[in-house]
Amino acid sequence: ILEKIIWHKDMEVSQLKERRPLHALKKSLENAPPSRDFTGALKEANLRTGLPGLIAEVKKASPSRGILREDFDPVEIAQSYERGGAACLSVLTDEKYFKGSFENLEAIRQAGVKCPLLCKEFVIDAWQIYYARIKGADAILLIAAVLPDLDIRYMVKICKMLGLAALVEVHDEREMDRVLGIEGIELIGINNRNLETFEVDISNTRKLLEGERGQLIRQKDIIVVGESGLFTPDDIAYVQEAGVKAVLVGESIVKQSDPGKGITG
Ligand code: IGP
Repeated sequence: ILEKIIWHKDMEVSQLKERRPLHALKKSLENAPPSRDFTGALKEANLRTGLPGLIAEVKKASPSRGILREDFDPVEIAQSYERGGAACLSVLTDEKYFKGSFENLEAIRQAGVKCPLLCKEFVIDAWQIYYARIKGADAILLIAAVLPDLDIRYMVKICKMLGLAALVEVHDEREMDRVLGIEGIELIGINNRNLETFEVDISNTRKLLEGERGQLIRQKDIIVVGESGLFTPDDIAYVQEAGVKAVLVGESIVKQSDPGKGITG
């Protein structure tokens, strides 16, 4: 599936680029809203509550679960999460596989939601980072499984230049070691879902934070985000114990009739 997604994304991005070349995007940057401190909001929530800072995900569907919510209203869900105490939001923008859109991201930003926003996209080209920034993103996901080290390095620099946080996502030890070798990484996400097989195992977070890797992460002052498959307070406590300072939660809260209440409930 990952290969299929990337294949499709490649075509999608080249079409979008024809309509809005990079030089045009760079011009629009002048009118983009100021970016907000995504990493800072997670740290602040963690210090204030003693719990991992919550990134609540606005997601209509996924390839593994199908449609999560028929009556999906992105702005309403985002506002509900904010009222429920989320530190940050993650907004799916991939249309084909997750039924998201950049319009959703833009609409949430324009509705005055104050939580910093992560653009949840399969980024394969720096052009997408500029585009996300213009649409109101405060942070960008970079998936190590689809990006060579050199691209991650380069894209992290572009994020910094644009005032965006980069959340670099890993799934296994090999990816974690690659990412730990890159300078300037502030946020690492450990995905408990294997994007090839869809298998979810939250002990993955613990496994990747054990021993020397965990030590290095603490030394470098990197914030780790536990991602996917988190449903209960016990799950959150488990990944917190493993060392995460933030969590990314989608399915379990987006499905609630009142998503914001799902956070505290
Ligand atoms: C949320 P969940 O199991 O709580 O719905 O997972 C989030 O971690 C998941 O949507 C995700 C994702 C991704 C989606 C993590 N990494 C990369 C698309 C692309």
